[in-house]
Amino acid sequence: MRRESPAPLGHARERGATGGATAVAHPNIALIKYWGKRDEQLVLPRVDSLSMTLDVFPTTTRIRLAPGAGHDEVTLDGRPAGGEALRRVVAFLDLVRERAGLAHRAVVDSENTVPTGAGLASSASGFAALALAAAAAYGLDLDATALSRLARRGSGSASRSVFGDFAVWHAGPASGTAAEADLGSHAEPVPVGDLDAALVIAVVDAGPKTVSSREAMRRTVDTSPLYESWAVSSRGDLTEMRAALLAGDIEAVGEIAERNALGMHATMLAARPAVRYLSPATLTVLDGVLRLRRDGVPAYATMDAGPNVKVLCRRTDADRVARTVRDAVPGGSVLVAGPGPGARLLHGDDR
Ligand code: 2P0
Repeated sequence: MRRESPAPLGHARERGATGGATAVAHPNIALIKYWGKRDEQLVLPRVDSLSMTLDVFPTTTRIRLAPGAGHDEVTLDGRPAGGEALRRVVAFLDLVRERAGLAHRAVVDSENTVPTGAGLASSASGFAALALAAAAAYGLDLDATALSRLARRGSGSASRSVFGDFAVWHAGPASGTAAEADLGSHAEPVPVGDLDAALVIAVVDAGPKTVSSREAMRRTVDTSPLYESWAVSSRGDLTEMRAALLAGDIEAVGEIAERNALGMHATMLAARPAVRYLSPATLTVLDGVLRLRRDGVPAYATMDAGPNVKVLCRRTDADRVARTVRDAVPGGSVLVAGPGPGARLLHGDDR
């Protein structure tokens, strides 16, 4: 039986003495997007972003230190990891080892329930869970802010999945030393009024994407003439979004989220060569969202580095929105998500 851990963080040093830990984290969907880095090594973004952590698609990651082993052993969804996925996990563990002053290699086993690579942010839940599990196993005593900073180094969006509900990820100071920038770039919870939000997720294509978001954002920053103007307008969007969330104004939250996402995709379409994640099925869902609005249902779309659509609406409208979306893409799968929990360690029977 699963039970909630009342204290998700802290006491990591004592647990680390056991040399193993298991953590669970959920994906998040950005309402104000992270798109573009100013430092690839430190994973420092060019803009602040803001997201809702979901209550679906958790990633569970187990890590066990393997003293004497010559290399890390990483299993993702039951299969040995290789290539870029393995390289990223090992680089992340190297960072944790350096901080912990402990050279032991590790055995990592991670289970995603989100379709990997489908633009549904499996790297966010993945690196948030890995950061928490690895910090505990190697004995790093981190509070939630420090954990968010660490998760960021694995994948930018993972910094936000450390927290539940709504979180803002600060880009951090644009000037100053690297250490100051690193310190300032972490997520934190965002106060929200009476919003009662749901995200209706339309998976129109669960296959892997053709261009990684990492490569796509690099290309956009380097070549898109629209990038800077989107980045500037995104700052205004964030300010307005915070006010709309606090007021519990679902229409305003949705309008701002939708324009921010469409603007991000516009920057990609103008990149050279263009990056186009939106498919005909995406546009069919967007037409359905427009019809809902015309019928008086507040529903607003956001899309990430893939063709899938997440429709923000009131929870009380979620069934109707889900029906419309299902009718729009008969081959797709649709589910309703709500705000979910932050990353937490599992203990004993939970594992
Ligand atoms: C977001 N995305 O804010 C944006 C919107 C995709 C579109 O965060 O290079 O996997 O590992 O820091 O976090 C996807 O980017 O990229 C992402 P890296 P990440 O959710």
